[in-house]
Amino acid sequence: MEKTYVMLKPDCYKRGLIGEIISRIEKKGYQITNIKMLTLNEEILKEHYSHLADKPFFSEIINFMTSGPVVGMIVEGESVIEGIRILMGATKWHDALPGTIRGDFANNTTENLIHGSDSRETAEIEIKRFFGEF
Ligand code: IDP
Ligand code: MG
Repeated sequence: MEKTYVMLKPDCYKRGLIGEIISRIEKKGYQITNIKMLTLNEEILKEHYSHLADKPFFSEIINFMTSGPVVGMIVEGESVIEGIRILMGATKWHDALPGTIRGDFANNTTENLIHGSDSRETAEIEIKRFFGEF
């Protein structure tokens, strides 16, 4: 079984969408094998978003992601990395199709509700980063 790291962002908490999004993940047939609520510090976020460090919106992402609690999860299932990315929808809110989480609920690219690992390599790194073991 493949594993991925999923994180529900602070807008999810503020808007009361945690249950809705967890429900979509479960209904798709994936298993949540670990889950916790946490407040992230700048240090871990700079590491997590290091691929975007030179973008003009980097500080906006850090401010947003430290603005409230997140829910971190390990999710397991067949081809779950790609499957979660499909459930999430495109990164840019205007490219995210209706029926996807971002397409249905996001009207902003920074505040786009959900993170999911984009490859097996990043899934392992991110699960270790947020849960300490793989
Ligand atoms: P992903 O979350 O779909 O994997 P990444 O490119 O890894 O997309 O970007 C990480 C996060 O940075 C996005 O989810 C979003 O919150 C934010 N972000 C990415 N691109 C932009 C942008 O063009 N403007 C504002 N925020 C962005
Ligand atoms: Mg990404």
